[in-house]
Amino acid sequence: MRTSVLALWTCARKVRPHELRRWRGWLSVSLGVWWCALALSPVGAQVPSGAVPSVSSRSQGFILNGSSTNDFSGKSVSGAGDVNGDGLDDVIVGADSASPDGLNIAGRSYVVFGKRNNRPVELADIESGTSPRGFVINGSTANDNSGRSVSGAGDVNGDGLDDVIVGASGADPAGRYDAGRSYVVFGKRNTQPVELADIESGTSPHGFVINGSTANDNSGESVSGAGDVNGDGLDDVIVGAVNAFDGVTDSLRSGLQEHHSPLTLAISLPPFLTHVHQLLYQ
Ligand SMILES: [Ca+2]
Ligand SMILES: [Ca+2]
Ligand SMILES: [Ca+2]
Ligand SMILES: [Ca+2]
Repeated sequence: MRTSVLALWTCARKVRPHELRRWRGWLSVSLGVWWCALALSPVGAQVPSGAVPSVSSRSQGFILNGSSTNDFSGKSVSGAGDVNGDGLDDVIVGADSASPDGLNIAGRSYVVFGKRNNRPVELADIESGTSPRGFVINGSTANDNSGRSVSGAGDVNGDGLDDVIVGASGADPAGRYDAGRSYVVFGKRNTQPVELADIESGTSPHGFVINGSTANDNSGESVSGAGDVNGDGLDDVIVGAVNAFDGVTDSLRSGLQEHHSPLTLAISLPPFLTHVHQLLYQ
């Protein structure tokens, strides 16, 4: 209120009707009116001259701050659907160079729950499992690069909560170098961290793993939800293996990479893997 009164008083000083007798007076009045309009506008009244508006003053969104140096959080991002079932859609953020538990570049992903306020979210708080804002998905093994790709997956297991998929294109399943892995992580309401190592073992109730086929395939370089591909009522997912090839030469493989992934998998799972459709590049 005090700011508005000050702005009105300043405007009155700048606009001088007696100057209208000369053309320079008209120019002065025009500039004065423009200055007043800027000063009394919502943005002009709140932001000091020369200052850059903060994110929170420009929009109703919020920022997600990365946890540690060289994590590269935000290298991949996606909508995630309503993972915790609170009626608000959530997001997933990949940090494929993070090193959980000292595992160099095993990678992390973060599911951040939707919210209505614009307060910043610290991903470091989510890692601890104590923040109510979401949960972390920790990579399994050094150099896996989990979180290289992330996506919402729809409701893959049919429990009413949306699920997510995380790609780890540097993983070495059964010693197959860089064959890659992808993980479907089921939606849940709590904020306890998810360990991808537990999901790999097949004993975790929190999801399932999709192991790459052949060394150097880099499956999981891209992942996405696919909707209900086979019409069984369960949402399916798709995984790209950007460096896979079917007996073709290296030069042809390079050509294929420029267009699209030569090997993809479409999968339906209730609650364990029941259908796998392998679509080889033609
Ligand atoms: Ca939600
Ligand atoms: Ca689900
Ligand atoms: Ca590897
Ligand atoms: Ca399906």
